[in-house]
Amino acid sequence: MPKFYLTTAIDYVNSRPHLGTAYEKIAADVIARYKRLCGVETRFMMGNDEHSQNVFQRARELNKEPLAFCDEMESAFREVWRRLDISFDDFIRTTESRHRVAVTTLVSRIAEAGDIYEGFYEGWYCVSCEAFKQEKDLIDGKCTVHQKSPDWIKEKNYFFRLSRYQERLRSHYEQHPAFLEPQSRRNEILRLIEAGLEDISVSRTGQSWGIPLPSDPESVVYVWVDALINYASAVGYGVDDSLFEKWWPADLHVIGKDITRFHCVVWPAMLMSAGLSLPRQVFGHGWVHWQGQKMSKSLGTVVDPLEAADRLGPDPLRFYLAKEIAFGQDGDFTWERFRDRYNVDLANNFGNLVSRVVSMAHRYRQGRLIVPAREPGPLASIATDTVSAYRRAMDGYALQQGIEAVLSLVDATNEYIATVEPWAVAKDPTRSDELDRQLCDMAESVRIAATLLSPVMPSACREVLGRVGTVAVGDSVDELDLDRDGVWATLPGAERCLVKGPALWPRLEEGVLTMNENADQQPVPEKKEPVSVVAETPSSDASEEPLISIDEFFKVELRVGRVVLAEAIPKSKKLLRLEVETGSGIRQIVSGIAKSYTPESLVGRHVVYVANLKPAKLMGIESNGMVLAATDVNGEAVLIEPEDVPRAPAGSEVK
Ligand code: ME8
Repeated sequence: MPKFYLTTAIDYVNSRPHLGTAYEKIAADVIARYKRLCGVETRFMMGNDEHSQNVFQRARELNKEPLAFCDEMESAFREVWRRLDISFDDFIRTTESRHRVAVTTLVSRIAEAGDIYEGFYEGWYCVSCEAFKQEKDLIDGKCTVHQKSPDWIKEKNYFFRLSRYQERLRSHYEQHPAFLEPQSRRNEILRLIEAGLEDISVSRTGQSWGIPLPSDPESVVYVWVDALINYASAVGYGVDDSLFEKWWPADLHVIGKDITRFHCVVWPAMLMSAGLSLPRQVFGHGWVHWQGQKMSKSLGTVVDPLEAADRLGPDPLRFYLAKEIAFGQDGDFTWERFRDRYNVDLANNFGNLVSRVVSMAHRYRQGRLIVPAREPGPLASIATDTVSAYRRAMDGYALQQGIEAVLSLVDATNEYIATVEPWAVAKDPTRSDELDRQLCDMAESVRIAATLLSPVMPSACREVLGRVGTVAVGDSVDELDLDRDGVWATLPGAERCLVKGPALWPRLEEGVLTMNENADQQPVPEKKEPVSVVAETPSSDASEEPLISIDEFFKVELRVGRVVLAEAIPKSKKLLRLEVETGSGIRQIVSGIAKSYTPESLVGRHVVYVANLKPAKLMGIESNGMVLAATDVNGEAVLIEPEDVPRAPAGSEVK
C-alpha cells in the first residue's frame, strides 16, 4: 500500500490559533483526507512549538510555570483543531521526552560530522520571528514581518557550517525541481543559495527554557533547530527505529511562506550533515490577509477560527478557505465574502441541488429509486471527466481547482434538471422509465460530488451521502475509496433510498454576518439565533417532523389579510415590505418572496399570515407576522390564498 507522511508547521503557543494558522491546518487536512480517500496509508502530523522565548515570556506574564502554561495551551489548540475537524494522526510537543532524545541525537550527529563550532554572535535578534537578523532584513530598523525593533544581542554561540552545504543544496534543487512548491518560492530560495550561505547560530546562552546542547549543557539548542527536528522525532527518530524507517523521509511539509528559508535551506542542510534523507517536498502556502495585511498574532490582526466556525459551521469555513485562497497564494478573509460564498456555493448551489433531488425522488417515487436498464444520460460522462480533473488538481495540491471541478458538476446537474424538466416528464405515465433514469442520474451526480468534496467538508458530505441513500447517516466518510466510489454506478436494478432532512445550509439574509471594520476587529453578529431563512428549498414533509398536539397548533393564529402596499427593500434581493389590511387595521410584514412576486403583482391580493408571531427586524425593518407560501420544486414561493375571497375576507380566521 502506498504511504504518505505529511506535516504542518508546529505552532508557537504564546497565543491561541487564529484564522491564518488554522488555514494551514485545514489545507493540510484536506490533503491528508484526499490521500486517505485515494487509499494511501497516511500519517498526518501536527504539534506545538514550545521552546520559544515568546512562550516563556507569556507564561511569566501570566505568573505560570512555562510547562504548565504549555499544557494549558495544548488543550486549547487541540480543542480548536477538534472543532475544525482536523484529522491529525499524532500531535507532538517539543517539550516531550521523545523530542528531546531526537534533538540530542540529531545535533550530536551534526557535531560528529564536524559541522558545529564555537563562536560569538553580535547582532540583531527578532524574538517574534525567533530569528537572527541582518541589517538588510530590516526596514526603518524594524523586522518586516512583525514591524518591531529587534534586540541587539552579544553572546557565545555555537555555529552550524551551513556554508559547507551550499553546493549540495544547489544541486539538490537542480535534481529535484519539485522539492519546493510553488515555483515562485523555489526561485526565491535558489537566489538565496546562489548568493552564498553563511554559517548560522544553533544555540543560545543564558537561557534555561530549551533543550541543552549535548556538547555544552550551559547553552540551549536554538529554537528553530529544535523545532525543525520535530518532523523526525514525530516518527520515532532516535527512539523507535522501525517507525522512523517506515515513515522517513516526509512526503510533504506544509508551511507558510515566511518560514521557507528555515525549511528549504537550514533543514535540508541539517539532514545532509546528519546523513538523513531529505523530505520529498515542501509547500510554502500564502498568507490569509485581514484588511490588507497578514493576519498575525503579534500585529493583533486576527480572526478567531472558532468564531467563524460557530457562525456558519466548520465545513463552510473549511470550504471557504480551501476554495477562496488559491493554495500557494495570499488571500483575503472578510465576513461579507464568507457569507456571500456560503450563500452562492453552498446554500443556493450545492445545498439546493441536494434538496431538489431528494424532494423530487420523494414526490415522484416515495424516495425509493431503482436504477433502470436504460443507458445513463449525459451526466455520467460529465461526472467521469470531473473525477479526472479533480484528481489531477488534488494530486498537484491545486485544492481550489479540485473544488471548482466539483462545482462544475453541480452546475451541470442543475442545468440538466432545468433542461429535462422531470416535473413535466412525471405527468406522462408513458415516460415513467425516463423519469427513473433522470432521478437516478441526478442522485448519482450528487453522490459523486459529495464523495469528491468529502476531504473539504467531511461532516456535511457524510450527511449528503446519507440523503442520497449511499451512506447510512452516522457512518464516517473515512470508509470512502475514490477508486471504487468515484465511479459512476450503472447497476440496473440497484435500489437507493433517499432521505429527507432540513436545509443543509440555510440561506443567510444580507446583514446576518457583518463586520464592524473599525471596532476591535471581532465580528459583530446581528443576532446569534438561527439566521433568517427565506423561501426555503423544498425539504421535508410534516410526517418527518416531531408531531405537535392540536393545542400547540391552535397557539398559532392564522388570518386572512389583503395586501394594500408592497415595495422592494433596498439592498435585499429577497425581501419585500408589505402593508396588509387585517380587518381591524394595517400591519407591516416583511416577506421573503421578492424572487417570486413583483411588488405590483401583490397589491390587492389576499394572503394568509401568522398573526401572533413576535415582531422581528429583517434588514432593519420590523415585521409583524409572516405571510405563508408553499415552495415549488425550484424553490420558488407560491402564495396561499383563500379559494373564495368574498366568503373569507381580510380578518377571517384560518384553521
Ligand atoms: O512559525 N496566513 O509558528 P507560528 C497563513 N513555530 N499562514 C499563517 C499566517 C497567516 N496569516 N500566520 C501564520 C512558527 N501562519 C514556528 C514554526 S515549524 C518547524 C516551526 C503560518 O505559530 C506560519 O507561516 O508563528 C506557520 O507556517 C504556521 O502558521 C505557524 O506559525
